[in-house]
Amino acid sequence: AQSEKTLALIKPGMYDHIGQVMTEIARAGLKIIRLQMLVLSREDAMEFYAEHQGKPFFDNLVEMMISEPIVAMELMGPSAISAWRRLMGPTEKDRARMEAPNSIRAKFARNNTYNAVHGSDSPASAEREIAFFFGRPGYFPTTATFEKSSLV
Ligand code: DAT
Ligand code: MG
Repeated sequence: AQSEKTLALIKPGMYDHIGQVMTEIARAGLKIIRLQMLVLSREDAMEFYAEHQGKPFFDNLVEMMISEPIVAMELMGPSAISAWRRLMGPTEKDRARMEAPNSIRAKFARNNTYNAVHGSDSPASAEREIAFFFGRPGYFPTTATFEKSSLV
């Protein structure tokens, strides 16, 4: 399989499980080549998920994404895009538990909004999403703070 890069996010609500997710990434043969903890602004969350604008879950999705610090990681390895999507499991919590009980979402999704992790879904989105987080000099202005979180 060809070496590839992808963008992984550990989403809000996952603070206690950051280490386990990183361990699963390593065990799957993927390398974390860049990593940053940050808080997204509302504008950035809306831009990151622009393809979902207008959908009924969009507002909840944006509020979830800015509710706590997230961990952004650039992953590299053989078929990294599909390998990381396989580790994540299906988008919806119930499907993840039924179809991929060992997946990260099966283990950690609280519901269909707080669903633990994100992964790029194609080479084009991987390129866009890696550039979004790691391609802008001087990005990452925001110190991690948990004061907006409803989970702590
Ligand atoms: P994925 O995150 O698996 O790529 P997606 O791109 O279709 O899934 O959707 C992006 C996020 O939007 C998803 O992680 C959680 C939220 N979402 C998707 N479908 C949803 C739904 N039916 N109800 C609530 N949130 C949803
Ligand atoms: Mg997606």
